[in-house]
Amino acid sequence: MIVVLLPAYNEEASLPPLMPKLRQVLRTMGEPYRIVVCNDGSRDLTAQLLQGLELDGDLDVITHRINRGLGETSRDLFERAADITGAGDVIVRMDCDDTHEPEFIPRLVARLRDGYDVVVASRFAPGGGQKGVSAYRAFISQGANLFMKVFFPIPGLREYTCGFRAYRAETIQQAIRHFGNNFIQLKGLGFTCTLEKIVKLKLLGARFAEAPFVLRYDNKQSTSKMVSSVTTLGYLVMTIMYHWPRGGWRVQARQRSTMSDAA
Ligand SMILES: Nc1nc2c(ncn2[C@@H]2O[C@H](COP(=O)(O)OP(=O)(O)O)[C@@H](O)[C@H]2O)c(=O)[nH]1
Ligand SMILES: [Mg+2]
Repeated sequence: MIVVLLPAYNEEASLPPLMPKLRQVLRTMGEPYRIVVCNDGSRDLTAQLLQGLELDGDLDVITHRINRGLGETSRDLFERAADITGAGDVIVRMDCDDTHEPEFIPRLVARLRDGYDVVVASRFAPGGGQKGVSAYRAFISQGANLFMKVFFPIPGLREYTCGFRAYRAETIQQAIRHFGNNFIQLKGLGFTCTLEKIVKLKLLGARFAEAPFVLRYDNKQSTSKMVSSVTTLGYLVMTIMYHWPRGGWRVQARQRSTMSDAA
């Protein structure tokens, strides 16, 4: 089974073009699928649109009555996905602002089944790219990715900030068992959770690969919800928590693996 997770905050303009494309791609993949949307306190017509879309029977909606942010939303989506999946299943998380084209999903899933735990849709892999991104945003995004490559290096990975990824369901289940409430710990810090997830999975020994994808920012209808100051603060907080010499995430992970080697 393939489970697609969509965090949605004021996406009334993007759900109508995205959903038919997504369903069409999933139907051609020849295995059962489920779409889970978290409507995070949207103040536009997102809730009404989802009510109509639910009638097809392939969609579950999680509702936050008040906006809680992407961190809390990701937690709810991934916990739900872990509950409804089993061995061999795949979890795909993408934006629902219509900039992540569903046509890339089959390649992500195929690459995952080559023997990886996480496959990242990457603008920086050969054949990848981005359309409609302003020079300023491209510059900021490149800087952020460089920062992450230096402080959280993951071999084979060039794309750290884009949330379009496929995960082996068992990898997510293992991470939730292992980290519990702390799998996504940095909740009030904007989009930091997108980076935290892969860093936590790397600490568990997950195998990563990339598949090229073209970000279609030229299709974006909704305004970006990324608050760069909050997210930048989140990256800095995470860098400290990860590298802190006493009890930081990295040290804790090393201690755990030494203990299990000794056992
Ligand atoms: N649930 C939830 N989703 C959010 C929030 N902010 C953004 N999103 C969703 O997260 C995804 C990424 O946000 P987006 O505006 O596309 O950021 P950008 O692509 O970096 O400009 C989209 O699917 C949004 O609807 C939020 O506060 N709560
Ligand atoms: Mg987006």
